[in-house]
Amino acid sequence: MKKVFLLLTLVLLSGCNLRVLDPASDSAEKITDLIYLSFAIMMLVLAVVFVLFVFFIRKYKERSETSVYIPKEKKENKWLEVTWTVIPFLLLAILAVPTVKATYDITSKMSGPGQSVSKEARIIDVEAKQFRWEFTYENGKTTLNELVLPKDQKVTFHLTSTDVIHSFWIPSLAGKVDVRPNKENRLSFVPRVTGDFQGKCAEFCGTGHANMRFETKVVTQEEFENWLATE
Ligand SMILES: [Cu+2]
Repeated sequence: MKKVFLLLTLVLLSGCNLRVLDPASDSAEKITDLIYLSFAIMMLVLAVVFVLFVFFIRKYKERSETSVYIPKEKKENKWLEVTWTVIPFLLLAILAVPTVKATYDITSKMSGPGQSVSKEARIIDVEAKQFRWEFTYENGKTTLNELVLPKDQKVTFHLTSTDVIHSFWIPSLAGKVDVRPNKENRLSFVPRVTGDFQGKCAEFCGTGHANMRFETKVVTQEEFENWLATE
């Protein structure tokens, strides 16, 4: 029964277009790199623990000549203690430095309303509402649950909500960023790949939360200008 459930879950998830490890923007690349780095460190620790585990099981296995053997009691081993203190410290440092750097890089793009936004960025106002997303472009064009972005050009979102707290998330591109009533949050990134990406609300906001999704199309800059100019 458990296996059937697992298979069904896998089948259902395989239809899901919310991929985090498939970055298509500068911000998403940074987050993906961090995930891979922490995964690599985890695997390294796991490998060392398993090798030691097998080694000690073999070394201290009961044999006929050791069945009554009781090892001598040792009070302390300074070098062992130094080793198992220093190694985790180093691993955490290796993880912490790029994490803090990436966090600063990404969050500096989520500047508050008072701070200036670079001139070249395309500005898109995002209004979240139970249970839909409305996008307004510089020329006043609005779309519902459909976002179109130019490739290789910086986009800056001004995010607000008209009711409860939502969260803006396009797993392949960026997020999650809270979308709050009465307070504007900002998010910028540069899409690097053309294609369709799914976005959704990542903060439980009511009965229709699961359906609060939107399609994101990244197109070439020329296609974007043409699209923007049409009604
Ligand atoms: Cu929501």
